[in-house]
Amino acid sequence: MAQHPVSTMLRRLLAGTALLAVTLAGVAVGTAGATVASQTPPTKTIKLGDNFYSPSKVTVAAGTVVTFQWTGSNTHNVTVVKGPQKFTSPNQSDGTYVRTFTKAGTYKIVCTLHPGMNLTLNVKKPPKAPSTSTPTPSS
Ligand SMILES: [Cu+2]
Repeated sequence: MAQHPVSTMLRRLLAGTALLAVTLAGVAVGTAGATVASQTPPTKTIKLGDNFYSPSKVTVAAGTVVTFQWTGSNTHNVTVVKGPQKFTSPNQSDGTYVRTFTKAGTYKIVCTLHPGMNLTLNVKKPPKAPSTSTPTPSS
């Protein structure tokens, strides 16, 4: 043996590392895909025109991520005047305001800038509660 087979060993090591990396990448992609599919919450978009909500009556399941989308040119807001969770959005003339409705019940929502601009949002309890996760504390 005249020479140490260093270059041969290095080549094998690199080949092994590359194979491992490819395998791990495949596993990661598969896992990520499954996670997204099982945890995506339902979503709903409600538009704010001039001067109305569209639709003005909505029923969603608890946990739904609701996106309020400003489509008109006037300034509006989203204010809960009656309901299990009260909140108000900033006054906006464009963009979106996202809110997740976790508490079931009927929400009376208005734009405080335009009397008569109303929205009734019914949030239903989810059909099944398979997990025993503790409810998230609300402010
Ligand atoms: Cu308004």
